[in-house]
Amino acid sequence: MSGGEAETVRFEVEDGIGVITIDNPPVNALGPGVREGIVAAVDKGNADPNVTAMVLIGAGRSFIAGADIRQFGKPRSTPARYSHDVLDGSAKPIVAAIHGFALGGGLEHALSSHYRIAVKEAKVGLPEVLIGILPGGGGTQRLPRLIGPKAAMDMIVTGRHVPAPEAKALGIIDEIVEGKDLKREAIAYAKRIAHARPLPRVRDRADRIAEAKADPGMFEAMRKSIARRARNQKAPYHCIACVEAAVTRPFDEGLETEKRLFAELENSDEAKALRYAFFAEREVSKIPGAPKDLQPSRARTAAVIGAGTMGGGIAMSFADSAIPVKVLDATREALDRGLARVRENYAVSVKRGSLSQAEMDRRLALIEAVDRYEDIADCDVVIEAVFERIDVKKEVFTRLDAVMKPGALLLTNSSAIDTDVMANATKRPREVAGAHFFAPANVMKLLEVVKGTKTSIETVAAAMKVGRDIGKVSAVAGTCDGFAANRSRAPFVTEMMLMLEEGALPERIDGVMVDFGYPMGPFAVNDLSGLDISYDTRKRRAAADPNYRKLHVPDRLVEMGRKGQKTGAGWYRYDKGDRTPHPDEVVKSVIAEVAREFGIPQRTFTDEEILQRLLLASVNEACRILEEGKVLRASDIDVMWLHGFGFPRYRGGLMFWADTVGSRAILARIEEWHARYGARWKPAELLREIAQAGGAFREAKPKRAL
Ligand code: 3H9
Repeated sequence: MSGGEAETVRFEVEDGIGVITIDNPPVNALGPGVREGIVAAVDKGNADPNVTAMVLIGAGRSFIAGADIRQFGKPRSTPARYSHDVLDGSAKPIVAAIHGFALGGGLEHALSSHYRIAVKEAKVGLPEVLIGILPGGGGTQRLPRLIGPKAAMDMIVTGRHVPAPEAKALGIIDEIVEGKDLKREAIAYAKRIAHARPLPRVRDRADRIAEAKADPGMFEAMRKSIARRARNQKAPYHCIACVEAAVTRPFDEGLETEKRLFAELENSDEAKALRYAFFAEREVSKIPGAPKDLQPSRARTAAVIGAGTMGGGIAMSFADSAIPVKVLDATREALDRGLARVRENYAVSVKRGSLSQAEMDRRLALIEAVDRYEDIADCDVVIEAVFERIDVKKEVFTRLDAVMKPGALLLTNSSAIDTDVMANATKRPREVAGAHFFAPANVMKLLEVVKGTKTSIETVAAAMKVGRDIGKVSAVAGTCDGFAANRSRAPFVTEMMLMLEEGALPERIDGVMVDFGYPMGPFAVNDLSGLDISYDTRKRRAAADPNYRKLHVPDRLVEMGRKGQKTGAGWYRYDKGDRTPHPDEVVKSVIAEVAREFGIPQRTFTDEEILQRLLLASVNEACRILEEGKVLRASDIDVMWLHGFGFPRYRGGLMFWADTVGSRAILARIEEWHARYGARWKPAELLREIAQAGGAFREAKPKRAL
């Protein structure tokens, strides 16, 4: 075949069936030439008298993963004929044969085909909303006609991937293919339906649309149900509007609505941020300089040292991913307590209905309590999660070194101690790295892999692979105080405390951050994790550094016994058995008392100032982290903020957000605060450079190798 289609779309006739194969690695995205290739292939099949029906299939690991996301925001020419119209207008039947993923434009091409079959491992979905747009190839009009508006709206608004058996039950898939050879099965299916007429075209279906007539409130109810989650975003609402058009307007008018709303979203701020986040998450797993053939294998067995909250959460992460895990602690009591907590956590999920009892039992059976180091010797990976004391950690690593099989991966979950300390306690420092989880470890997606001075690239890659295998997003950081994630967030925490002293209340600051898009304000989060945790760290720092700026307000609250939700009071007051935070006069008076005592002038804040005080402090620190080469790339910091701290995804991440403010404006602000507040606001050298060059934070390169 000619043109671009020669590379990405093939057409062959087998046994009287025209087989159209999309071959655009790695995931058969609808990149340049693919749609044109499909159109030409369908024409060819219709023109060939030997062809009675056609099959649309993907080469490699997937059917079609959707439109090529890299092309969004760039100028595109309008095609003379749309591939969807050509598919469903074909005079000969077309069977979409799905394996791997049929997502977005991929599923839309399947919906435009006359029949859909799939292997049972396949997944289908319209995930466009997750990148801030909507299905723009007729998906919002065809899916409701095929499976009813309610189920369609659920899929389109959540963007979830639906497994083939569920897709069959919903009516998306006509048949699940049992055999191994999908192409052969598809050809056989095509031969069976080759002469059936009329051709079933989804656009002509009206039966399922009637459903909405019986439930006219469904669209309003959906809007209400997503109001909190979707605040500040347009795409989820536009998705609903399109499905509404599918039930109230004729097909072609619905398509016009879809086209118009798609155009509104394509270059919106949220779409740009979400596209950026998509690619940043893929970049983060790449290790520059790693040998091409470096492909660590999946850990088959794991061990966790320390059955505390963190250790238990880490063990759950392994069990949740079906990897057997042994848990070791110094005493039987500590082990029993730890495993009881794990059991309780699972039981809560069962009670909430998010986990079945059978699944809970299966996971618990994968977690084994052991008493001796010898019992874990043959595990592929071990994660140390004992308390943050250098002598204890060193002792653990000396013992691990003595028993663990050669090649075992030795990881430490320390968040405060230099990874090198643990590595140097062994004779195999190349095989030691940090694996810094975020609490609760079984829930938070971020895994910060910390490369010590001697850690080998193979060990870094293997640790990241462990992260992937347990469903985490792994990002690499260099060893330094706080590593990259917590270190970049620490100034945010300092500023939120110091703003209190100047007259901003916790509920005000929380309100600003929730409006910005965080699921919870930082003070409410602190109440959840416990005020006492950072209290101890602050005491240690104050003892070590005479210039340390004390944070009087939280210190006093902890000293009053207000440690957060667990004590019924912290930054807020809580009624028994209820997690709703209530602003508290006591906190207000502690703040006023500190301000009076230290003679701190009181002032009013704008929302913008609150937001910038918190985030710009962190942007400045992130620049220092890049200067010191403690991350591989600026966008990794964004991934850390998205998955470690609940930063709103539709704002891209800390550095992406900073670029929306602009580097020059940020430097001016930071210089102003440097003059007002002193050394802690000293602009980072890299920040100055970026601002002087009018550059972007998200593209800033580290100044040194990790
Ligand atoms: C759409 O379809 C709009 C239409 O309604 C209408 C338009 C008018 N484009 O994730 P992986 C790359 S919107 C470009 O590591 P996995 C990815 O960057 C689209 N590139 O693999 C990576 O590249 P690299 C709706 C894409 O096995 C490589 O492929 N569809 C695309 O873990 C491997 O990806 C979606 O939103 C793409 N569409 O997961 C689906 N997809 O190696 C987006 C992947 O250079 N994709 N790449 O880093 C996914 O969710 C996952 O990639 C998928 C595979 C589940 C398919």
